[in-house]
Amino acid sequence: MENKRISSVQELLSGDEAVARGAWEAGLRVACAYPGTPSTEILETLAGFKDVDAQWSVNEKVAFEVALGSAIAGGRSLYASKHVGLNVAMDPLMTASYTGVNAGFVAVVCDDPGLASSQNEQDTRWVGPYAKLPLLEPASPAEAYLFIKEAFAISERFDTPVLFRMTTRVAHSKENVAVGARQDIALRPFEVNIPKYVMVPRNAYQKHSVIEKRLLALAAFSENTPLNKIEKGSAKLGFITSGIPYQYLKETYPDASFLKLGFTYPYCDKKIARFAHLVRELVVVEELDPIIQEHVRSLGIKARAKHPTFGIGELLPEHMEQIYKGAKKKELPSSARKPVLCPGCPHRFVFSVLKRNKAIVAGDIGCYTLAATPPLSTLHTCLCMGSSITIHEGFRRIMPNGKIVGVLGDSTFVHSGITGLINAVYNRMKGLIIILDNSTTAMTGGQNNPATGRTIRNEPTKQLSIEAVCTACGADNVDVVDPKNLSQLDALVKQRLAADALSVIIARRPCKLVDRNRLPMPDYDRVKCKTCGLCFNLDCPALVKTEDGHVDINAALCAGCYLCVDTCPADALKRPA
Ligand SMILES: Cc1ncc(C[n+]2csc(CCOP(=O)(O)OP(=O)(O)O)c2C)c(N)n1
Repeated sequence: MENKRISSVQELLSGDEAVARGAWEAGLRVACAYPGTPSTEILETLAGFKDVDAQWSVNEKVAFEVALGSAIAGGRSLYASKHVGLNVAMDPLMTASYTGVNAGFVAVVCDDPGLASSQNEQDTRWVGPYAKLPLLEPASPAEAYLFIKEAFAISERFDTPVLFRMTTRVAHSKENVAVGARQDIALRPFEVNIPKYVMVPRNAYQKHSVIEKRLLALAAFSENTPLNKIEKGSAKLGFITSGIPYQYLKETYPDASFLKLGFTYPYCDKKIARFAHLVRELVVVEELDPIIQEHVRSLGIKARAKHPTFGIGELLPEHMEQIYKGAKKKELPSSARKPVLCPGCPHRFVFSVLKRNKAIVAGDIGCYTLAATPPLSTLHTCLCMGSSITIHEGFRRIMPNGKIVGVLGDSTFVHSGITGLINAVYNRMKGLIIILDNSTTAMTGGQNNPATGRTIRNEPTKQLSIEAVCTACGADNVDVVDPKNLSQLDALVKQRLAADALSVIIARRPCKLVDRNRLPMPDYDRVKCKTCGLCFNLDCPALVKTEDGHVDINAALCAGCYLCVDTCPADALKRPA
């Protein structure tokens, strides 16, 4: 591995921070990402290194292409996203496999087994064989730090993008890592090479056979690299594993033998066969899909594997024994707290109006997706980023007179909402789109985006005008309103829903985590209260229902937004005197 130097400086790093640190030490020049849990902190950390050109890109496809362009131009580059982000970048990824790189290029992708914060539960390891790319899989922050350096070396040695797969537990757990200094890696010269970089059919056909040869060379590398290591223990029991389950197995079966895959694809078939001979009982344990398991079986090697019920959700230490015994997963009742919009969240105003108007809401991905949970229950579809405007269009094609509203946030609009708006205009669609502009990317922790006018380092940049974009796309009506002005918003929504036009309402009010100004909590008149419960439908965490149906306001949580005041028909909740 590169940089074997033993360092005396230890830093407590998360897996994400370790990737950033290791990449910086490996001479990283350019890093691009769109935020997404659990990968966000990689770029946030890299932005702290002044010799890395770091950016929040507008979406993952853009991030991938900018970073790849920098690698082809000669500087080591990195792309980072969550698993679903890679879907957005799949188009450039599949052909980047053909062009190869010049300087090292690593795509770090963080999966989210257990869906802590995602719309699905994908296993990115499939992308290795699909895109014919090498795939590395660290099992801890310290490994992430070491492996990322190795990933850049592999990328340059084999002229290939490298996939670097992490999971939430690796990305977010912390470990002491012995860190070192930044390597001085010179830029590689860019040489014009049209057959290599211009993927027209003729050139791509030639490159396809280059890639098949590259896969064979990578498979030979996989046999010898210490990233795939055999740890000899008892001859009775051996595990083939990768990623975080390795840690859990070591705790549960410390005497067993292990084949721990860190260079998961292409597979090290000979090493797998050798390991199988070493042990009497062979068990494959991996998180999510049975990828290693199916490959081991395809080699004609008998191995036990987890019951399919363990293919759903995150593996936990207590699952190891159950998996070993071939048992079914015992589903435990969820103790997770219901996620809810923050007190004072500006999105709540908009959804209270949409609920009142009995709209069908084609939603999107952001904090506002929480409006789907009862009692608000005012978001009726959520598929992937940018899909609100397009699903809205699909609904309207079947229900032309329905009260359909597409709702998305500022960051999501820039990510992939704009194309849907252009499509609606071009295809003569009418309807209503509401853009919830809270001046941040709140869901992932408050990152800047083009509409905030600030870069990843919080430097001022040209601010994208969402209203100018909507007008330029051809929307018939573009209004900017403060959602706190409920009656104005309600009247406008009614008017636009009735209009034969394509309308956009931009509901602009900063996220409560950006504008932390708090006003005093409302006054509550217990006598006037009719216990109708309308205020509780707002799903505000600051409003607690007493046993007799009255309101108990939690002063520590209340942000003083007074939406409950405007909702109360009995005048029991009032702005403080
Ligand atoms: C393809 C993809 N990339 C990234 C994410 C992670 N993610 C979920 S919502 C979101 C952005 C939300 O920002 P915005 O639309 O402005 O809404 P807010 O949360 O501020 O209300 C991001 C980055 C994702 N789910 N899918």
